[in-house]
Amino acid sequence: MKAYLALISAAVIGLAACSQEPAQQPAAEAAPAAEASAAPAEAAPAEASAEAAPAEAAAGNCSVVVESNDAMQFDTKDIQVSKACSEFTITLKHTGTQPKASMGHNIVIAKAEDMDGVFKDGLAAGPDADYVKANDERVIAHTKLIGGGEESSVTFDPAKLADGSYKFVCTFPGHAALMNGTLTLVD
Ligand SMILES: [Cu+2]
Repeated sequence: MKAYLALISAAVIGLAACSQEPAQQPAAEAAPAAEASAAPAEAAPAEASAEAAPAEAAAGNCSVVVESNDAMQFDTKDIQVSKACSEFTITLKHTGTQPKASMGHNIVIAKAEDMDGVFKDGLAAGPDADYVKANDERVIAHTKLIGGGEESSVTFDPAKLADGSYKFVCTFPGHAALMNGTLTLVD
C-alpha cells in the first residue's frame, strides 16, 4: 500500500513538473507578444482622438444614429447627408436582444443600381465578412454586422454621394426587402 501511495505521489510530482514546464514556456512566449501589442495600443488612442475632434466640431448635422431591432426594421427610410460636411458618420444601433447569427444587421451604402450586385456578393462573402464582399468598389461605406445591444459606426465623405442616387440596406440574408432606405444629399 505504501509503495502504491509512493507511486501515486511520484506520479503527481511528475505531473506537476510536467505541467509547470509547458506553462512556463507559453508565458515566456507571451511576454514579447504583450509588448508588441502594447505599442499599437498606445498609438491608437492618439489617432482616435485626432479623428474625433472634427466630428465633435460638427456635431449634430454631420452624424446620424439609425436604430435597428429584432423585428427586422430600421427606424428611418431616409438619411439626409449635408453637403457642407467634410465627413458624415452613421452609427447603427441594434436595440434588440437577438444575436447577430440569427438577427444580425448592418448598413451597406451603394448606388441604387449597384445594390443587387453588392447584395449578391455580400451574401456569398458570408457572416464572417459582415455580408460585404472584401474591397467591393461599389460599396461607398458599410458598418460591421452587429447583434442585439451592439452598435457600429462608419464615416465617409459626403462627396461620394454626389453622382447618382444612393441606397442603404442591411445585407443579412432576407433582410434587405424590409431594411432599406435612401441617402439624400442636402444643402
Ligand atoms: Cu438586418
